[in-house]
Amino acid sequence: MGKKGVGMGQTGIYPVQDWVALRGAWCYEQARVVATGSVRQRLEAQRLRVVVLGLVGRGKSSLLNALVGEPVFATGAVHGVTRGAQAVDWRVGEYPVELVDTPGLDEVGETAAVWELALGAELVLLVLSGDPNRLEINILSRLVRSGKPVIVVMNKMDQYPPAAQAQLQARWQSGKLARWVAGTDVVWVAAQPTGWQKTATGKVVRQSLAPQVEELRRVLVTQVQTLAPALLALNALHTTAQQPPLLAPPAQTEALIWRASTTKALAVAVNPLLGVDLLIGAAVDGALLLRLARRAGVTLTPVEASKLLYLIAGSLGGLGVGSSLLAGLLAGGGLWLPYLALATGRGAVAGLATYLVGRLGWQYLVQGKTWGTGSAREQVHRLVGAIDQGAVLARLRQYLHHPPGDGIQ
Ligand SMILES: Nc1nc2c(ncn2[C@@H]2O[C@H](COP(=O)(O)OP(=O)(O)OP(=O)(O)O)[C@@H](O)[C@H]2O)c(=O)[nH]1
Ligand SMILES: [Mg+2]
Repeated sequence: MGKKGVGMGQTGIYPVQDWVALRGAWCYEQARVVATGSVRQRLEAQRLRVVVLGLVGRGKSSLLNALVGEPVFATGAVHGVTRGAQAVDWRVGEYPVELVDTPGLDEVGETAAVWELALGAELVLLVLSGDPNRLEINILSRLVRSGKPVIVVMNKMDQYPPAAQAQLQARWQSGKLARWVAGTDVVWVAAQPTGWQKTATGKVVRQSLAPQVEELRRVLVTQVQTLAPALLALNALHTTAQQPPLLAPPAQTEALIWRASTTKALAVAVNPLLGVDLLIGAAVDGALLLRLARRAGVTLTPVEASKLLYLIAGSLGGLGVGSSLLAGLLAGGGLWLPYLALATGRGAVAGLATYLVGRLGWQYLVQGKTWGTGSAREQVHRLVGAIDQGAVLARLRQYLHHPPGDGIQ
C-alpha cells in the first residue's frame, strides 16, 4: 500500500546501510500512530505540502509557475500581487505534492495565516532575490528555530553579473547564514528572467527569456524521492508534539460541567418541541462558558462566548453528534418506539453536546483563550476525539431514566 515500500510491516526491505530511508520509514510508522487531522490525512496519502515564503515581489508566484511549467498564478511588478494563499497540484515521481503560493510576508495583516501555513508544511521554499535583509534573516531564523526543513531559493539571478553572484554565494558558504542552511540547500534560479534585444528599427526592448529552475527541480525531486516519508513523519510528529493534551478539569469544575449537561439533557427530554432544543442549548451552553471563564479567571464577553460556542457546536455537527442522535433514536426502538425513549435519546445527545462544550471551553480558557498551534477547527476536532462520547452518553441516558430524586438511585 505504501509508496517506496513504506507501509506497515515493510520497513525490512531496506538495506541496513540505507539509514536515511530506514529511519524515515520507522518515523513514518510512529507518526501514523499519533498524528491527527489534516496532517494525518497527508501522511496517509503520502502527499507533501511545499509552501513558498518570502517578501513581496521576490518572485514566489513566478517560481511556482516555472516549476509546474504553466502560468497558474498571477505575477507582476506591482506591490502585493498575491492576496491569499493558493495551491497547485504537482507530482514528484509517485508522490503528489501540493505547491502553495502565499502573499508576500511584508503585507500587513496576512502574516499569521501565512506563518501557520509555512510552519505546517513538510518543506518550505524561502524565496530571496539577493542578499537577505533583516526581515528575511528573521524569517529564516524563525524557520530554522522551528526545525522546519527549508530550501533557500535565490531568484532573479539573471539580474546579477557572475562576479556579483559569486559574492552572494560566498555569504552562504561562511558566516551566520552558512550555520543555518547547508550550502546544498541554497539553490540559484531565475524564474522569470528578462533580457534586452535590439529590434529591426534599432530600438532596445526588454524581452522575456526561458525560466532557469532546473537546479531547483532537481533538488526537489531528489529530496522528495528520498525523504518524503521522513519529511511527512517529521512534520506530523512535530505538529503532534506541540499539541496540548486534553486537560482534565478539577473535580468541582467537572461537576459544574456535568450539572449543566444533565440540566440540558432533562430540559430537552421533557420538551416535546424539536426546535426548542436549540434555544435551550444556546442558553445553557452560553451560561456554562461564562461560569467556566470566571473559574478560570479569564474575561469572556458574551459575544466571545457565543463565538466560541458557534465554533465548538459547528465542529460537533461533523463529528458524529448528528449520527449519535440518530443512533440514540434508533437504539431507543425505531419509529414505533414510545415517545419517552425517543425523548431520552434526544436529551442525552443534547446533554453530550453541553458536556463537550464545557470540556473544550475549559481547555480553551485555561490555555489563555487559545487552541494552541494549528487551526481552531482541527484542534476542536482532535480534542472531541479524545473524549469518550459513548461513556458520556451512557451516563446521561442512565441519568434520564433514573434522575436523582425518583427513589431509584
Ligand atoms: N528579472 C527577473 N524578474 C523576475 C524573476 N522572477 C520574477 N520576476 C519579476 O518579479 C516581479 C514579481 O514577481 P512575482 O512572481 O509576482 O512575485 P511574488 O513574490 O509572487 O510577489 P507577491 O505575490 O506580490 O508577494 C514580476 O515582475 C516578475 O516578472 C526573475 O527570475 N528575473
Ligand atoms: Mg505572488
